[in-house]
Amino acid sequence: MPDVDDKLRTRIEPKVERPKLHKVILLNDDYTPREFVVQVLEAVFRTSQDEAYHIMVTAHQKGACVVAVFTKDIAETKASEANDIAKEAGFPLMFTTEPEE
Ligand code: TYC
Repeated sequence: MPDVDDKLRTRIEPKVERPKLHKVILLNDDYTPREFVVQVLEAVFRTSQDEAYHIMVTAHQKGACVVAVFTKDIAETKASEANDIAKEAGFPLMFTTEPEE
């Protein structure tokens, strides 16, 4: 509820900023197997197999696909977790993050 300053009769709106959301973006490459991409999406982003397949195919066809949006911290943590798994397996699969407009 907005508070009222009795002396100034000014309505004071509580300033509660909504944290800016960040997109996690999957980038296409020519080498990572499709099935591996699907497995990483399921494991890190907790998508269903159907959702993961759809995201993978979209990135494959368009070059990139938004996986999900999170707060900055969670987006960066998930992207680096997914990148680490890919690196460990020897694939060039890449996830990036960027702020939503
Ligand atoms: N383009 C890859 C292939 O043909 C599959 C792939 C899809 C890789 C999406 C990355 O983000 C990606 N094996």
